[in-house]
Amino acid sequence: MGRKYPESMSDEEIRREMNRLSRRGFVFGGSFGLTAVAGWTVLHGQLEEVNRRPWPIRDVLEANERLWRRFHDVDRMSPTFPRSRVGNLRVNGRHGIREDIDLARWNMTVESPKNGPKEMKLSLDDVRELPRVEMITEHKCIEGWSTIVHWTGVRFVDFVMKFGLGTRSGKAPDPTRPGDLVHVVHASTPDEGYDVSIDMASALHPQTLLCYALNGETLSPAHGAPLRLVVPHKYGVKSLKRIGTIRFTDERIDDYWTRRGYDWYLGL
Ligand SMILES: Nc1nc2c(c(=O)[nH]1)N[C@H]1C(S)=C(S)[C@@H](COP(=O)(O)O)O[C@H]1N2
Ligand SMILES: [Mo]
Repeated sequence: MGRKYPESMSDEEIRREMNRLSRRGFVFGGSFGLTAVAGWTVLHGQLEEVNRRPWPIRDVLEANERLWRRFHDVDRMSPTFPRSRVGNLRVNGRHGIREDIDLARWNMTVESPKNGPKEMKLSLDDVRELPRVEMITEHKCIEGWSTIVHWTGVRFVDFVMKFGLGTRSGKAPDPTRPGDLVHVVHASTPDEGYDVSIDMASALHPQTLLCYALNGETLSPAHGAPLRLVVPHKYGVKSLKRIGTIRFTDERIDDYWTRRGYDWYLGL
């Protein structure tokens, strides 16, 4: 009963197919999650798992993957560069980071369906325990400049898996239960002076990082110490400096820039 989705399928056909699948009650719960999970599952070398998955989950997965690739290219990897191309990143934007904070006492608040309004606090050490990742990508600002930068941190998807975040059940995200994932990740500075709202597929992209170092040095306060978000396939505005709170939710929460009329997705 497996269906094939030929390369030649038009956007209109994909939309019709999505509607067909959602009438069958599968899609919405899993539409962001499935793609995200498909993306990182494949990229983590577990293609086998995806292929073994029973229909019609595979139908939804393929339709979603195709849809998101077409409209947002979320599974596409941002280009990476050699060290020789790395430049100096200017400081741009001080919303939510003007006041000094005590870095030694910093921790972040995490709100996920699992703990809900009950606060979960994580320290920098909790984050640093995750596998360390280095990445040299281009940081693009919506104002029209860009710089190649060397980031060090951890994958957001590893963070989510380790602490069982973003799922309704409170368990770690499971590629066979994509409908368990919430749709939106919202992050803000400790004083709520700046915030970003991101689709779950983008948050789970393997190049979306929580970073604690820039160009080989511990992050400076102006660049977002002690921990910032880096989302290379979106404009720089979404790479929130100085994380205070991360919320996992199904609400497409507005953020600093969408409240000022910018597009929510802001993908590159
Ligand atoms: N807290 C906070 N994060 C922020 C901003 C900001 O004003 N405040 N500006 C954003 C914008 S527009 C860009 S281009 C990048 C710039 O990061 P940098 O200052 O490390 O170059 O941070 C993003 N994250
Ligand atoms: Mo920016």
